[in-house]
Amino acid sequence: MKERINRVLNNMKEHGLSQLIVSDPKSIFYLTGVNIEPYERLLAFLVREDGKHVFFLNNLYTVPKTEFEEVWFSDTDDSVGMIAGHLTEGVLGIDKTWAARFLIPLMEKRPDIKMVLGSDCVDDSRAIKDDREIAIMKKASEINDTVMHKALEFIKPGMTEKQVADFIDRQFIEEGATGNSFTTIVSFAGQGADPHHEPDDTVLKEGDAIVIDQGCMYEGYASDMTRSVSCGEPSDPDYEKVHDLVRRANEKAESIIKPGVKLCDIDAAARDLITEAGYGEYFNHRLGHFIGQTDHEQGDVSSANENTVKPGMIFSIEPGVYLPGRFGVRIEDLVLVTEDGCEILNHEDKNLKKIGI
Ligand SMILES: [Mn+2]
Repeated sequence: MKERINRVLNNMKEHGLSQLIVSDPKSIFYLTGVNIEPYERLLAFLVREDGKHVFFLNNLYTVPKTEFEEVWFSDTDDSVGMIAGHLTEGVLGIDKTWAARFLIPLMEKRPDIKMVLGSDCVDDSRAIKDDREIAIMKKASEINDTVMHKALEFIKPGMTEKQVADFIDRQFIEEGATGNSFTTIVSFAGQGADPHHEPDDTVLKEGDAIVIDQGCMYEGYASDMTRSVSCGEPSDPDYEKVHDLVRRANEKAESIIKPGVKLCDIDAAARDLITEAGYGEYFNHRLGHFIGQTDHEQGDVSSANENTVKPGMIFSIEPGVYLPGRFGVRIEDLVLVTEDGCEILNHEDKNLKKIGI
């Protein structure tokens, strides 16, 4: 935790901040080890350049004694006023998700302080995983691989999308995960053309394309992967060609990942291949997103992100082609950036599988 706070302090220095209010519960867990979901109540951790960090806690929470100064308040106390009393004049960094019902009263109480967005100081640190986080996330992806493999063996014609999604969700618990990192996506045939389709009662037929996008939570961290398969021989004459294209785009992007490469160039590696094959307009989302304590974290692999890749980053590589009314293909892995390349965290075969028959 000390190492993490030091990284945040360094980032604050670069942003010219001497004080920062951290309010995102995941960021607070990241920096303090204290895991609280405050719902509508105030929860804040004030990071100060002099090292005198302050934890603001509602006394209904059960929290083991921390190493920080703790300020406890009740539901009827003026908690924002208590924070106001711990700030120094000048500039204060604010978390991007801090509710206006806290921020605006604080601005009124301390007109001498300029409030600026400061959450990058923590988010940039969260984007680079430490050894403990890497070990947990590898395990989360290992469970995801196992469950994907089981699902592909389980699927048979006549099943509904919901049945398959329920099976996947149960297997996560069976394999030691605590739950899903997002709602499992199972799409048959034309439904796969909607990248975020929610499973319904559509029944699988022989020849249908299938998209499965799934992820679990393990020790507070998320996994996320997608595989596209066919139920027996694909009925659409273009399916195999498109599947092959998307797999090559996925592998092409993964092959160039190493420290120093720009995230936009990784996006382009996959996108150019798909565009050259004439399917560019059917790949309508960014190539990937960062992931950690939540499935989507700050940072993405897109044409707009010129930041370079650094060791310890974990993000998804998920090209897709979506043909309305026909089918969708998406192939997604999580990758961990290493000192000289990347490690792919998912191992389930990406070649076209013809299953269920
Ligand atoms: Mn994803």
